[in-house]
Amino acid sequence: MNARGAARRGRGSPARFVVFPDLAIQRSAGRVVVTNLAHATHLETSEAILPLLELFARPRTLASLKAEFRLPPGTFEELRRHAILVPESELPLVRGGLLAPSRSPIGESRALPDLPQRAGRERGFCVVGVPLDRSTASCGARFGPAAVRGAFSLELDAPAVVDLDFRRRHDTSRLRVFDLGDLQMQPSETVETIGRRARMVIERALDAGWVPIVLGGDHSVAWFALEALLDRLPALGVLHFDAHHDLYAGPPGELAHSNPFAFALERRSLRVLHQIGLRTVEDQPVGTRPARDRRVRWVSSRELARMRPADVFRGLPTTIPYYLSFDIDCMDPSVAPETGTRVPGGLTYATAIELVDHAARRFRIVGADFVEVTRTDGRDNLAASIVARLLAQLVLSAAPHTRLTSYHFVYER
Ligand SMILES: [Mn+2]
Repeated sequence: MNARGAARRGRGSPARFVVFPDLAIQRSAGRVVVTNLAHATHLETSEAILPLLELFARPRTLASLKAEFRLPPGTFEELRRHAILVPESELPLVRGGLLAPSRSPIGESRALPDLPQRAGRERGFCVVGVPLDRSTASCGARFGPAAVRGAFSLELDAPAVVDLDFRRRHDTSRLRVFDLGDLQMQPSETVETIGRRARMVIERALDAGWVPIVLGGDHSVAWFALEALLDRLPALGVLHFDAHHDLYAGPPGELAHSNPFAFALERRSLRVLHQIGLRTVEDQPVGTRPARDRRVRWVSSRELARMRPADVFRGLPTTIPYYLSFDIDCMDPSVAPETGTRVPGGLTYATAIELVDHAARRFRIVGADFVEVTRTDGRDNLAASIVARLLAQLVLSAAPHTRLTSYHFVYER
């Protein structure tokens, strides 16, 4: 968010900025290194920064500064990017740190301030883990991001990736995948503040031109990305893989793993919610009537078994962008047992990979999540392995490919 954007969001009055507390400042030979440990950022700059930091020790607007202080162009943006100056209103959200880098990143590990702007022909994605699992049924989903990263084996910096399953050789030279790590959160934090922090990260990824991929956590994390997209796009569709419809009524306004799409349906920019793999049998809640919302449609797990991929997505508008939300419990529990709410009769690996591949190629995917993978019971986390494979399929769909003619490689002399 630039200075103007920050000011605009301040609901009328211009935003006030303040120096992040607990900065480490080192001076040597006219140079100054400012370190924000909580955000893992370092900025090397000149001593001219010091009086500026003093001025912002107390919250003030950027306009109040310009009257007495001339900044070299880009200085303010740089201080914002490195979380050295933060909006006063955001300080409670970012004070404890925003993201913890991952030890086994998917693609390249990047701190948020160093996330580059997407250049011309680059295609790419930004991975962020949100290890949130507040509801008992999803207990253990906080281990999902680590499990999925652990199961993801591609380095993606090789000149090509060969996919034997689809007989494709992908040219990955213009494909970029950044891993921002996991959102840090305190046990005492509300889901609402976690959501605001997750949304800040997702919006930065979108602003820089990358497609965000959220690793849950439980399914409530889908709403954090969806809300950001529904607010900035005039129209969005959702491709939702799940055993459950996740439109369950709970206490009003209370986000849970069972209702993220009920929140999404309140937005007019949501044009279609296409649910794939549903198979529950349930009571209609007492005192309710069916809503006549024609945006909601589904293909059940049983129906899927006899359909081709193109038929599963038939009739969806192709002119709008889509968000892909993948709850691992859409899979049959025998192939992906590591999840909170197992329902027999789910998708096979072959069906899931065909459908994700088809969706990624046919539709413009502007965001995605993979949720509800829980901790490993045994030696291998099969649910995490399947998500890692599907995630690879999604990112590789952004790289051009040729037909794979050989996978037997010999070293060049
Ligand atoms: Mn779900």
